[in-house]
Amino acid sequence: MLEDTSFAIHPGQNQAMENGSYRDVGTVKSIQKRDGGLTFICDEADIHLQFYRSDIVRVVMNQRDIPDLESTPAVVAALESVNVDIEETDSRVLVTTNRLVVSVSKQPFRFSVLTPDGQVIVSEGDRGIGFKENGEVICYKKMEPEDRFYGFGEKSGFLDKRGETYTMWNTDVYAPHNPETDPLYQSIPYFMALRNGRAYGIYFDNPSKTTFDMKTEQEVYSFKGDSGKLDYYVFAGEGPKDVIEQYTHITGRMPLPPKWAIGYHQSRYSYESEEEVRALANTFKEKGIPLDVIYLDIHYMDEYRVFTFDKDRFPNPKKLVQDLREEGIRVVPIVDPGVKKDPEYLAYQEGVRNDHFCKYLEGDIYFGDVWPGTSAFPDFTDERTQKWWGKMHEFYTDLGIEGIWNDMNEPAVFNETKTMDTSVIHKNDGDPKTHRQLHNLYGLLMGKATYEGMERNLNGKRPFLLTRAGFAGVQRFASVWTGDNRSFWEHLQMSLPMCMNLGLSGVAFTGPDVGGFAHDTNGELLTRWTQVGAFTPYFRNHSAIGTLYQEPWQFGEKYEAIMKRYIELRYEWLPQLYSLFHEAHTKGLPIMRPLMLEYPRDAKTYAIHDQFMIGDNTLIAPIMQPEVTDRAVYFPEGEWIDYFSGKVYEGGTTHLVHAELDTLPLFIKRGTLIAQSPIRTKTEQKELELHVYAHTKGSYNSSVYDDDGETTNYYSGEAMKLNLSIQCKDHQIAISYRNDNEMEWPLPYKKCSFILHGLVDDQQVWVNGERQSGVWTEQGLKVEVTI
Ligand code: MIG
Repeated sequence: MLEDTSFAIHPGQNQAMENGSYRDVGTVKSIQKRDGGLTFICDEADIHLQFYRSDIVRVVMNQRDIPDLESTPAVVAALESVNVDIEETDSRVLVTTNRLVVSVSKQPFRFSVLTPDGQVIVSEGDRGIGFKENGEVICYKKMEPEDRFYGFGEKSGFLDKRGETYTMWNTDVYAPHNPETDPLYQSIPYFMALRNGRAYGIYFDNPSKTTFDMKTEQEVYSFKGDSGKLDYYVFAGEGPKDVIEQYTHITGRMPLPPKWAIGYHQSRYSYESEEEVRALANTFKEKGIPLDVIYLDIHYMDEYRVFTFDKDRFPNPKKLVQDLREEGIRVVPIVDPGVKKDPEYLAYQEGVRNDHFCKYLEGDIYFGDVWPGTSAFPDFTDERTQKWWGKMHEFYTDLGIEGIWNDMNEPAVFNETKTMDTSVIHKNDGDPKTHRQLHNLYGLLMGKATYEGMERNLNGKRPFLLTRAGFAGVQRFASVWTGDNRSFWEHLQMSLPMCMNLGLSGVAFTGPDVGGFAHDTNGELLTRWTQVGAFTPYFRNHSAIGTLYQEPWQFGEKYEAIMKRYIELRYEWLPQLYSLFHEAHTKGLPIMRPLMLEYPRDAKTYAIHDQFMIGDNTLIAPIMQPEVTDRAVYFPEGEWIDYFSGKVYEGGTTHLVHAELDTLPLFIKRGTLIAQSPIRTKTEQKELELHVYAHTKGSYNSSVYDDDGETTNYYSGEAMKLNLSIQCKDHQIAISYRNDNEMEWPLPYKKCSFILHGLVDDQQVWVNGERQSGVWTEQGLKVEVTI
């Protein structure tokens, strides 16, 4: 990280850098079959290979012991029984599944993965797996000149991570967030590599401090862990979408959020009293700006004690929550992990009495200084403590609260190291480990405790959880915002690659603080940021204490009108977005996508960090500089229609696009469709419009998903899945649709309409085999159907 004096570049500095004195695992002495895999007994260590699925192989090395096959709580996949074919020669072992070939050379142990037809996916050269006496473990892999790297969770900087090194160690960073600030709040020790359009992924299942280095050497990259096992998974691809499916098969996928959680959210550190919150809700109502959530930041509590309200500022929280709920607004309070040391405070008493707090080996509770002053920290590595913490949330659910915001859960502590003493012990369900070994799990497990507790307390309603810290698998419990950004144009720019790489790392439900958290925003920046926010999966405006208030109306009517229009647009797009959330739930795919995910064979997309896609057919190229009204936009192959003007852009090249402050450059691929609702206000919508962008050739398939949007009944298939296909020809467009829901669910949309944009003069429209005449509207030909 940037140091603030020139001492940082003192001439002697590099001498301190260690050279790679790792011990190699050595030569394979014998091979044993066990636990659905093979153990290679080598000179210096043992390595176990496990086939999780025919396209996923796990490699585990523990230099001290026979590799134990315990996983972190990130891993949820069950081991499948995979048919493998083993072939052994003097120098090599080949293990073949129907999707990949693992080739192990024995002298010394080196590991490669190939496609069944012999294309190399990952391979090792002079160096493979090694370790140091101090417990560090490392793995080297070959890197080709054309390799690109993506993922790594929440990282600042551009989209392609080649040439960078990243450390995973959950850290509260208030400032700066610049392209070299690392690490931040989340640790996802996972990446995807793209080589000439073919992709593979590696997930390093180690919750201690890990480092990925794609910088130091030209032909080799490495990943290493500070302690613990070398335990990693190779995902064989072949496309980038396959890799995400494979990675999220191992670490899990997001549940469907309640619909209200994907509307517009308003926050501030802090709305400090009941009157202020009521006035805020009223202003939204008066101005007709749709709003689903108001957040309560730390000032709602009684001296920052979690599970309390300050009696003067919030005398009747139950009534407040109820009244706002009647206006269609939910209240989401912040919950930090630190429990104030106070012998007269219930949460502290219970935590001490029932042994829920993190302790030193010698038995003393660990205390750290956070907002409430001296505080104890629940040990979420113990299931018993998770249950207790979850049950404590009845305090909130009893008031009618359905969503929680977890902050400071790196855990952040106000001290030099910014976190808990690394020698503190975690009980870890009977397998105690130090905080050094498990640091990166704290946020994930707090999320698990909170989400599962809320789910139990809500009796069949879906909870919403927002978290700052997390680990691989965080998508199963929470939405992630990117922490304390600032009201800089640069931070609007940086939020795109950050969220896209989070999405490639299995975390689909993400977004930055719209408008910027610290520093003061302004009308233009907030307007441009709100336009982008309308299309990021998580959409919250949040700002820091002491900065200018930044609700949509704070900078005058001109800006307010534009922001209102874009917040409404968010609601019009909800059917499309919700269908994409469903895809994240079933396949792990991100909602907000880099262009390379859809066009992995188009090298021009590989580094695009200032444009993104929503699903597979919507392209967004926001303006992210002051007073700029024109920008270059790269369009991948095909033809692209300007959503607002209808202008057609030929793909495969770059065009200059004009966009005044009231316009977000937004394009739909010709020959595809999007699902919308004409209702611009709230998340409870009853009409469906399917907008078809007519073409003269090609075909397109998609599906629109819907369900009740608030209960867990979708687990048992109570949903609508409308499968759609369009065939475009010169003289004819044939649309077909079918509701393929597994179970009867009272459809909210009895009627729905197709709106055909850009029909060519004599094109006929057919729906499910019947010729349609439709009605002409301003937008195009409208055809009503019954689902
Ligand atoms: O040390 O709760 O990132 O969103 O408003 C600051 C106060 C603590 C940090 C979060 C921010 C939140 C703030 N919190």
